[in-house]
Amino acid sequence: MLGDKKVLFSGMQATGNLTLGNYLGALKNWVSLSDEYECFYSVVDLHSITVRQDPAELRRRARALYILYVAAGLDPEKNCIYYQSHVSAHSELAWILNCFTYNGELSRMTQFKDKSAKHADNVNAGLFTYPVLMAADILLYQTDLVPVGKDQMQHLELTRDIAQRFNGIYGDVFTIPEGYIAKTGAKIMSLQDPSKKMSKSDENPNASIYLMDDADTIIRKFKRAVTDSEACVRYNENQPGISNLMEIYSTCTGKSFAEIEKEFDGKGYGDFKMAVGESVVDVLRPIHERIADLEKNKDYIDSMIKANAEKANYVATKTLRKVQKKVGFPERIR
Ligand code: ATP
Ligand code: LTN
Repeated sequence: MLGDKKVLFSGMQATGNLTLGNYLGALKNWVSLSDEYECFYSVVDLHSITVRQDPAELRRRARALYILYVAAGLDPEKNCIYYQSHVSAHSELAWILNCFTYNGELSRMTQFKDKSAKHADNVNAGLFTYPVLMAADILLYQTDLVPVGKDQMQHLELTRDIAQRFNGIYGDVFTIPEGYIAKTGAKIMSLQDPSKKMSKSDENPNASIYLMDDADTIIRKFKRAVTDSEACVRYNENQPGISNLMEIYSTCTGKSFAEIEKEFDGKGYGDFKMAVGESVVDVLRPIHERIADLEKNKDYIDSMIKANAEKANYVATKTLRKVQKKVGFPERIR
């Protein structure tokens, strides 16, 4: 708890171009939860360097992501939106938690296995201990709720294990966080291969809708989306392509699967794909407009970055000092 509200923490990496999956699976839910909770939303740039980055590009993307959070509807005056690298407590707590995490646990993480296969020339220690830094992010703010996509649940389980282990030794230091997965949009699949999740690192640009794609590109990608052979708009396991499009349409319009099936009863895939494309364009248009406005307002964004970094530092340092004391580091002389 912070004040009279429960605490929510989440973050996204500033790598690659964000996709519709990131928006529907994560950002959109953050916005819907932001009134109810005391929220911390981080641009997790420390996590980004587990994969080689061009420095200028990383800085540009991190700012673009910060602006996207705001444009998507997170008010930076009500939510603490900050860069992870501006709060050194993240790295400091991660070091301590590294000493409470087993190699065996980290070896089981599927993201580590996937990423080390993908970046075989750079399987660095940071990639391995990535989930410990994520645990530090969450635990520093005494977080109650962590909204994430399905793929991050394994990291959240590990966070809970680390927190429980630490609390078991030193008493109640950390709040044990709960994960939160939205009912729709939790796993948006690739438009070209519906057995894979839509990912910003997919090599085929037609597989993903990027949040900055223009209307024509979005419609074109949906027209080309892989569909199935039944030729009717029905949600079922044998039709992963159509089911994925229904998931997207449902999340963008708020319509249930039954309503969608009725709407497209007797109609072909072509009409349906067009409607899905238009629903996505409608969702993204206001975000594009707000981004254009915010980009003109450099001083406002800069002032939010500064004020929120101070707030995050204040809250995080409080937890860090408690932890340092518990593990036996000498007190600071003031
Ligand atoms: P990459 O594919 O390059 O590893 P990513 O697209 O998975 O990256 P992340 O930064 O790892 O992006 O994820 C940010 C958030 O978006 C996470 O909460 C994640 O669960 C969510 N997310 C990512 N892809 C999808 C998707 N296809 N469907 C739903 N949620 C997603
Ligand atoms: N690992 C997450 C990003 C992330 C995060 C977090 C999410 C880093 N720290 C803390 C929630 C809470 C990812 O790759 N999506």
